[in-house]
Amino acid sequence: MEQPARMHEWESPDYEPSLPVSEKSNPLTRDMDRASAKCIVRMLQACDAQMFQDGTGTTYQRLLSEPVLETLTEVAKKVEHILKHPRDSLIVLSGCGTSGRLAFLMASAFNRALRELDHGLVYSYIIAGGDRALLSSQEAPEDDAELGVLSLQRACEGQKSVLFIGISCGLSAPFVAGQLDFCLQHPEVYTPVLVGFNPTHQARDERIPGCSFTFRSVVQRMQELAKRGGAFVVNPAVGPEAISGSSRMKGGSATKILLEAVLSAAHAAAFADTPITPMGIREDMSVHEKTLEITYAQAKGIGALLEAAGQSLRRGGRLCYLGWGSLGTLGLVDASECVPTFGAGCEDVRGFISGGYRALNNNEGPLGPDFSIAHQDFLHQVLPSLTDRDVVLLLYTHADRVGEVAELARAAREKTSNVHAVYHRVDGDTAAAVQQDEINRLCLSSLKFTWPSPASGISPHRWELSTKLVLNAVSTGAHVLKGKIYQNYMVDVQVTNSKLYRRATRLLQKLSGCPESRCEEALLKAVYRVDELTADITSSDIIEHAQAARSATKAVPLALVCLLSDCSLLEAGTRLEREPIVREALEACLS
Ligand code: S6P
Repeated sequence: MEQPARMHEWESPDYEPSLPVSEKSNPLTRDMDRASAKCIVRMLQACDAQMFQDGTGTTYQRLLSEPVLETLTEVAKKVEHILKHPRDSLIVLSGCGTSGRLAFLMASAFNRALRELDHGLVYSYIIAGGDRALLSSQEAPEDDAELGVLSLQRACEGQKSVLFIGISCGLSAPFVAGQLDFCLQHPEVYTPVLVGFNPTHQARDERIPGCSFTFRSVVQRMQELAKRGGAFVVNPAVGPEAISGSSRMKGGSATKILLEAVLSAAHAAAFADTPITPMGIREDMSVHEKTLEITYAQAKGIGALLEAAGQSLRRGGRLCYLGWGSLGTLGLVDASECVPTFGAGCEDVRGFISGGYRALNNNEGPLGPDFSIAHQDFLHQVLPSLTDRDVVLLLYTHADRVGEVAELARAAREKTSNVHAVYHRVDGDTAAAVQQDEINRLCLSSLKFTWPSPASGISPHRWELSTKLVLNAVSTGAHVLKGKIYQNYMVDVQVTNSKLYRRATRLLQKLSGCPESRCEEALLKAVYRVDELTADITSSDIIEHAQAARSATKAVPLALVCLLSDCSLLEAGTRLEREPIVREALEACLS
């Protein structure tokens, strides 16, 4: 007899009941701040594995639950229809932060597939804040529902049929809510699809300034329309993030797994007559369970990389990703996320891609000197000052120009011994063996992943997810080792939008035990750097506070020290200067 699935702690209705899954803290990573590099990797592995756990016996739908597979099948059929009738039709993927970056990655990859088939392009992406947000933190536009609508209208001008895929892991971004609402108002053109990872009753219900709806009310209207096939809601739970609320991790991975399955199934149906079935979608997603296994089978190597990166950041060094093709894009994405997630400096973790903007192929093209992303830029701007304190990580596959990788490895090795590599190849491939040997010799460590050949159904996309997992582990782990995390909370988070502001206030409450009003007061004092709040400040709304927070570094740690020690901002600042490792500064206050 089949055993009923065991309920995991986070799935219990009593576990942090006021928080949606995407904001809960993961019981598996509670002690992450004190863990060794090796243990951090194990924790991340266990957290990622939750994506594929069965939800039987709980109220949660999971990635492979029947209703989710059914909905994905329906969405894939809509995509197939557009692929077969592309005239005046478009598939738009949209999101904020990581979700927008994933929208870009998916749209680019599947347009590339269409280009190879000489088929007209049907995918388009929108990211809140425009293309700059692909490479840097632009959190404020996430709150702007009207901006969401405007960018959707702009992307869809003249189209008669649009499949709109709005991604918001937390079912929370006003930018996406505005777009979904607009689609619901124009059903003759738009079919909206929502992708996120909370049950619908946990969708954010906070009033959106200037709008008559909340995210939750939009979802409810979508659910009504879904009964008649006019809208689709895809919202399996994948468990709380390893670092609370950091949806760049599992949220991003699950978005990729799920959308890749849908779009691949639609392409196979349109161009190879393969019928779209829930079973086929299930198989495609399940392959990623194996991707996780193959990736984490090298936990030891990932741990060593994480340790090197952590040491480098602790000593004021930099972590540079030098990537090729889509792995280069993943490096850019991972690097950009360190700034808002860990309060990191822009130079701490940087990504570079071979071919620069030509390879990135983004809507807006080159974004100017503040956004230098080519390997040439690395050679001119970073290499001259590179030292042993810095880590260089090469990201490539056997299909890339391995000679170029060797050349760059040589150049980096002259400046730092801390050169490492993540290399993917397909089973049986022995091309460029000589250069590969040279790269191995130049690198302090090399993670080599060997994937079954595509004939066995493993597409190159698998190494993208694998690289994403490795990079997320390295950058997250390195910041944990740097002391940026307290338990499994991002303490040094920038409160640059309403979601982050609310999260920060909650965190202050949890860690200080003070009432909400006192915590918000402390946060505002730290944001505006005042010991007394003025009427001007208290009468401003969250959007204005979030704007002010753009220039306020360490606002949350400062507020927390003030609350815990009942001291002035000045005194809190001095304490944090004396003990820049946030976790230790807080522990000193707590003890
Ligand atoms: C999260 C990341 C954020 C989110 C963004 C959108 O790790 O730093 O930028 O992606 O806030 O969130 P959501 O819930 O709408 O996908």
